[in-house]
Amino acid sequence: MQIIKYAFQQHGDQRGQLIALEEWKDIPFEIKRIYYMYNTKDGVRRGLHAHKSLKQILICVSGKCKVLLDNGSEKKIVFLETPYEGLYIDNNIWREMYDFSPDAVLLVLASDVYKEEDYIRDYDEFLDMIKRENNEKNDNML
Ligand code: T46
Repeated sequence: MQIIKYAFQQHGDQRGQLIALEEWKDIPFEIKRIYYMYNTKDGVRRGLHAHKSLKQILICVSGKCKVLLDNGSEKKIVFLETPYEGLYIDNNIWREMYDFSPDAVLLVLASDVYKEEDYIRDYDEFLDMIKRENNEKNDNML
């Protein structure tokens, strides 16, 4: 599984740093929603789901956390610990965010508005969906 991390341009000067993000230019989709999580309690694991079509960029704008990505056959752990890096998460990827530092603020840019029907919250259902999609791809190649 390829991990896609964006290194955003920093507009730094003697006053400090500033990052500006524009859809289609810095972010590979139209940004329809922004949300962020903070004050995450010690030992908490968030996420634990996949999305059928949503694409997102995760930026730890303060503090740090880890993200487990799982495409159904491979798992990778990504460290988010700088405000100038963004982790791209495609659809059909199971994600879990954990080990949040007390000062962590995880900002998320999303390609669509909130739709509960886009979530797959059951891991076995996620694996079934991946199998189905792979079978469809193989059938189309025949
Ligand atoms: C994801 C990871 C990275 C809303 O009302 N609107 C929203 O846009 C969102 C994201 C959440 N909510 C409500 C739904 C729940 O009652 O906020 C509550 C907490 O959401 P959730 O448990 O889904 O949060 P996480 O941290 O498990 O997952 C979130 C996103 O939901 C998800 O899309 O990929 O962050």
